[in-house]
Amino acid sequence: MTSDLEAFWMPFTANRQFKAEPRLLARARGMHYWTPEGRQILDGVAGLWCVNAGHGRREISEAVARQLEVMDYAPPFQMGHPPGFELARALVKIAPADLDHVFFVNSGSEAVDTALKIALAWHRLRGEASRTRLIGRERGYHGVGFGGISVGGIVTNRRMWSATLIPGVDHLRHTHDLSRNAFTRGLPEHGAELADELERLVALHDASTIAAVIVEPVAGSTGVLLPPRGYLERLRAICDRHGILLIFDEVITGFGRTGSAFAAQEFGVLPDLITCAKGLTNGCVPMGAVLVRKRIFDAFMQGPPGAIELFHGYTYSAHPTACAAGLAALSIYEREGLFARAKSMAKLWEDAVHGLRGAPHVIDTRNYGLIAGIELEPVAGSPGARAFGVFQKCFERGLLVRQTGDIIALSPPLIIEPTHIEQIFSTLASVLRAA
Ligand code: PXG
Repeated sequence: MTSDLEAFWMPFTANRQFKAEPRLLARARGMHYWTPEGRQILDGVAGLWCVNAGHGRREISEAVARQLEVMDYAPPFQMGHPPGFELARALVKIAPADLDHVFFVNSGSEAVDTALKIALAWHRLRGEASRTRLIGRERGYHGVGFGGISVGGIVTNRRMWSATLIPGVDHLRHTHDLSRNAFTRGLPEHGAELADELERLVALHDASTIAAVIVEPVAGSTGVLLPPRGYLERLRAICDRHGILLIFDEVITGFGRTGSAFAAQEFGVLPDLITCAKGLTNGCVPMGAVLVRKRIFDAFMQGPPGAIELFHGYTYSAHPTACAAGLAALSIYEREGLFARAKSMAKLWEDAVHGLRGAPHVIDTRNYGLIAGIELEPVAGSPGARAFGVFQKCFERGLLVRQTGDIIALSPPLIIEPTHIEQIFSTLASVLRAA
């Protein structure tokens, strides 16, 4: 067995541990996976925050198959094809007002690097070339490109490449504060003032050197960190005051996760750029996008008409197959009202999440939309071990959760039913009791 698995260098995985004791998934439908032996696994994380309409959606596989027959590939540079334009229009329709142009990429990481490049180029085009500094946030995750790890705030993703990160980047403090906000339902009460960190950085570096701030409205990868009430509004106001662009990385919050199409709408804060991926195609074909506000796009459309306005793009930007999957996914979201469904299930979800309060080792439960974080007391001297054990035990008992540090993250498909919610939390409760 081990030798069959050897050649694949697995991403973000403990390869030797995994290959000694593999966890394989072979089939998926609706809310479930099945292992190669046929064991059913309830998907508590929508794959990896992406399969928002559930698995095995025929409308998507048929659209993809059809597109591959009609036209498998078309060059995206100086050429176009109908599904690309159609998907851009469909995306703009559900995006926050004014974010009315779309740049297509193939992943969240590419979306982030693209957004950062657009932000830097925009300032330069407007004659503010000194605005080169990017601001991220501690515990932020923005993918694994050099731009993304530079603005990201996860030390393990950075230290190996620390000397090669983008120069001049600074970071806001993260907003996670269990001493004040533990066991909050919905958005935490305390911490809006942490947005004033940005004023401090402006005072330190001067606004004329700062291009953009990038944050996840809800940080997913580092364990579901919710924005304190008023925090995002305050960031927006400070950005406005100083001419700094605000980028929301909505790779996990996009496509209904919070109960609105985008967190920007849910929280009523309008960023200048949005990065998205994952749910864009229901996870079926790799694709990402950057949504851009009109005034930013317009600034690029100034030079001679024959000039390429942005020297950036990928061989697979707006790949026809991905566009077909995206169009089919967006049409399922709309037809089935899945974003509203996430909202309507959120109260039941919240009650179930907080039902774990008092279970052994649980030091926080938190939730928003169809997202939950369950934070556990670490085993002394072995950070992450407790939650990894819970992840393993849940898998043995037919439930897929995501573990990050000592936090269990949940983000089920938006088609979830009350019985699934009951199964997720009763499994977790029994695993925690046995831990
Ligand atoms: N930004 C954010 C906010 C993300 O969550 C990316 C960028 C990068 O996307 P790609 O498509 O390049 O992977 C992500 C990815 C987790 C987890 O455990 C989340 C992600 C990736 C891996 C694990 O929550 N999100």
